[in-house]
Amino acid sequence: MSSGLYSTKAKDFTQKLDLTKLKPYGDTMNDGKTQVSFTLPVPDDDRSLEAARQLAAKMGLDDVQVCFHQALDKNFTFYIAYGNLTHSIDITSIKVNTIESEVLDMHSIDAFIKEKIGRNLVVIGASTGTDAHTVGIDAIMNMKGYAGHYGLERYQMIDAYNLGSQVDNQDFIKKAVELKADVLLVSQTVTQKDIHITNMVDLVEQLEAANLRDKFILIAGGPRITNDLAKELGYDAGFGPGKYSEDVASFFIDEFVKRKMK
Ligand code: B12
Repeated sequence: MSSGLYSTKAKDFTQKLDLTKLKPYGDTMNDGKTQVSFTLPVPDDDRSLEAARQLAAKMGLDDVQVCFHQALDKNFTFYIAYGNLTHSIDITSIKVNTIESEVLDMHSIDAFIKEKIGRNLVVIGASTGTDAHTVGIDAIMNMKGYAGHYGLERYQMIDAYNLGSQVDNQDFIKKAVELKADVLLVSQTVTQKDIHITNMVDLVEQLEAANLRDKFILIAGGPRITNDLAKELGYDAGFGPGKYSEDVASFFIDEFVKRKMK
């Protein structure tokens, strides 16, 4: 039996990919090679190094090597541990709620709106509640864009209003009504104590209480937002990391047209 630290087990990495027992890949199929990093609130010495090694083993790593450790100050140490993950996952049993719309580029989205909707769509976005992070919503909305993807302000057929951060849900709704918005974009970055959930639910409840929920396509985004979570909380869609203006715009133009056809 392996202690998880110094395995004496013969390695029997099969070379075949088995999607029902999916593991991380290092340099041999199914080797499970995994790297984790963490900080322990203890000084950097031999005992804490061993503690880090044992913790990594408890995380499910076999043949653990703590390949890096550095004191952050007198009482905190940073570790990078490396090993073979003993766990696997059956990816064939996983169901995710993916967004089905085809992702168009900016020019095709403008052309679609011109042809199928015939007027500019009004989109307002904000980082709501107490959340002070603006980079995510800016990435989606800013004229200059992000990582080579222009933001919604650049689109000819979209009137985009970025309200910034720490926007109160009530003020957000007020602005949405005033601007006759078609689409509301909510960005949530801080998830400590599930504040994003509280805040996202509060917005939906306020919209419902004012009989306004159906008036808007309501979309959330942020580093820990998934489409599943957003839908569960009463949103029409949710977008996480690696998504850009064209992903969200492709979704809402499609959704807008579907609703008009109903
Ligand atoms: C920059 C930053 C800050 C800056 C923010 C400056 C600014 N103007 O935005 C400052 C220094 C102010 C800051 C403050 C705080 N921060 Co901060 N911050 C970060 C940092 C380093 C980067 C975030 C970022 O800009 N990412 C880049 C953008 C482009 O990525 P993104 O947000 O994921 O956006 C993409 C997608 O998610 C998506 N998306 C995002 N929003 C939306 C919306 C829609 C509608 C759609 C469709 C898509 C979408 O599209 C984007 C492009 O793909 C992260 C750590 C990290 N490396 O991620 C911590 C981090 C987010 N911060 C954190 C914390 C805790 C805070 C503070 C609470 C710290 C404190 N105790 O004071 C405060 C916030 C106070 C408050 N009231 O909100 C934590 C959050 C932990 C958590 N899970 O809750 C992090 C993860 C750091 C950490 N590891 O602890 N922070």
